[in-house]
Amino acid sequence: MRPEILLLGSGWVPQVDKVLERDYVCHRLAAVAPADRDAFIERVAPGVRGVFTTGVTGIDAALADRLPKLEIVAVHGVGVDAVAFDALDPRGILVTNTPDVLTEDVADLAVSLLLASSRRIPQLDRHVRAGDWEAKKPLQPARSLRGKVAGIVGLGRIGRAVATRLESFGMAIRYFQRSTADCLYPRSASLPDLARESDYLIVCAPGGAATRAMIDADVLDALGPEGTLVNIARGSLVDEAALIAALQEGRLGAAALDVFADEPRVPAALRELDNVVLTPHVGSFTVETRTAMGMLAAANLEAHFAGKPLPTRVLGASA
Ligand code: 8YV
Repeated sequence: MRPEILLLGSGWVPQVDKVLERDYVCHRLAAVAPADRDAFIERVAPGVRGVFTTGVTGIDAALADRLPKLEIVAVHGVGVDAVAFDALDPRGILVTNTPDVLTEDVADLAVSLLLASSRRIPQLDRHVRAGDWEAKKPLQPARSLRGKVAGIVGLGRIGRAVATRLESFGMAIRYFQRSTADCLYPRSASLPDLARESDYLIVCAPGGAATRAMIDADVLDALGPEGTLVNIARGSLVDEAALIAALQEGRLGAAALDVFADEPRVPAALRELDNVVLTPHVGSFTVETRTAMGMLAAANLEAHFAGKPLPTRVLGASA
């Protein structure tokens, strides 16, 4: 008998759906109208042994508590900050994620955002489309990257991949994280120091309680009116209200953001600002990476139900 799994969220490629449909009885919460979801969970919950979910959706304690037979949560994403380990760990429920396979594409998006912001690509695109070029409307020149300092917040796999790319643009790299990384880049003494010493601050650290709102008003002021914030990590790391105020008041130069505090809602104040580049959480959203992520998440489920070691298990808080 095929095990029953509950699928939360969306964003994986059809090929992954085919594998899941072949191997499991799939209950898809995203296919159910919001008003009917409670009754749907009530009906399927007794049989559910696995959850397949996204990095953003994760699983909260309330839902986990309703799944008495839950054995494994396979996250289609590297970030596990939306997973309620407190509810899962005491029950011995396993959690897996999809590290490594998305590193290069997420780093590519970070650099794309940085370039889009520094070279003002969206503004120039709007300029041409609006006929402002033909109308000879004035244009503000961009800023070049060579000799500028990129400050990486969180020098993990993605942070390092961003740093390597930016080195090739002639930028100097610095970083900050709690522990000293094994690398040749200088570590700033604190996060405000890194912001002060950088032209571009690129947020690459994991989400969760330890990093919540770490990019606060002080950090943004330290980055300053010539500085740019790039965030491809989690919206929770940035105090979004402080970011909006800093941008509106010209205390921060620009921002390029792929992630937000309350996705998919992006504050109107951010959407109205001209010095902001916005993308809808798409760091890993390429055919190749989403295929690799989906297959890895499915491989974790498969290994679990076959009694084999999990390819990419995440150890919970109490492990
Ligand atoms: C995805 C992510 O948006 O890996 C993560 O942590 O946030 C992203 O890659 C998401 O998990 C896709 O399902």
